[in-house]
Amino acid sequence: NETLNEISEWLQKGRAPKVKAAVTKALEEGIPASEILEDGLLAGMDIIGQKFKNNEVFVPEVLVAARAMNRGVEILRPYLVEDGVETKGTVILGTVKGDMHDIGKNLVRMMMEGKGLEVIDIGVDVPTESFLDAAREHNAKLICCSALLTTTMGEMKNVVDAVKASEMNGKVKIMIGGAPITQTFCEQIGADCYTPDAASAAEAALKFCE
Ligand code: B1M
Repeated sequence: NETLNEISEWLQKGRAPKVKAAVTKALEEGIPASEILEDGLLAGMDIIGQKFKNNEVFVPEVLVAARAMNRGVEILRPYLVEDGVETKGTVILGTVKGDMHDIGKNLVRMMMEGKGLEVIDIGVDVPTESFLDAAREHNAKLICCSALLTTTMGEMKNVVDAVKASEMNGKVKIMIGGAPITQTFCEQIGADCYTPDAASAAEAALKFCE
């Protein structure tokens, strides 16, 4: 589809206003929001990811592409998230300490909100203690940690250990995810659950909150 290609192209160029316009156009053409996300925005981000890996583009280009991605996703939000769903539980979500990647986390948030969960998004570069403090403050049943770097995924073990050493042991569960994370890693660090994508993260979170 031409409009979806346009979205991908503008995203790769990091042109947020153009991405927003093309996403709006795609919606007007009746393309489902999930398709715009997968075959437009994420397709473009995939290409940037490949080029980044091959040293064909660098951090500044990836950063503007990521910004454009987040702007595009914002337009899709109302179409991906159902309105007026009753709150089914509260979840704490953040990207671990040392890690600034937030696109995956933002998608996870959106899908969770779509399932009627209240998501307390505590951002990126989140220290261990902040996950615990937020869980206490909001009486959450689930802490969700995202990491995109092999150098930061170890932070997830700190969160697991801190919860186990606290009064919340057994009361708060921990879900982990992000590109380098695997089921094996989840078992190694003693987290409660690993999910590979935003949709399964939302489904699993709902189960923990029931
Ligand atoms: Co960075 N980066 N980056 N980057 N970046 C990667 C991750 C990398 C794989 C690129 C590469 O070399 N191929 C590589 C990591 C290598 C490694 O660790 N083995 C890398 C690197 C090295 C770096 C820097 C160190 C580069 C540098 O400075 N030299 C640096 C680190 C900064 C830091 O965090 N301290 C850096 C910086 C950046 C930018 C700031 C430029 C930018 C981030 C902007 C932003 O997020 N606002 C960026 C980006 C965009 C990427 C790539 C290109 C794309 C990541 C992304 O958003 N993907 C990435 C390459 C790639 O992945 N192909 C790369 C789309 C997103 C939807 O996918 O986040 O995986 P993802 O989320 C998925 C699932 O993983 C899952 O759901 C989502 C989809 O459904 N998921 C969860 C995510 N979190 C979950 C949590 C859950 C459950 C599921 O439960 C809690």
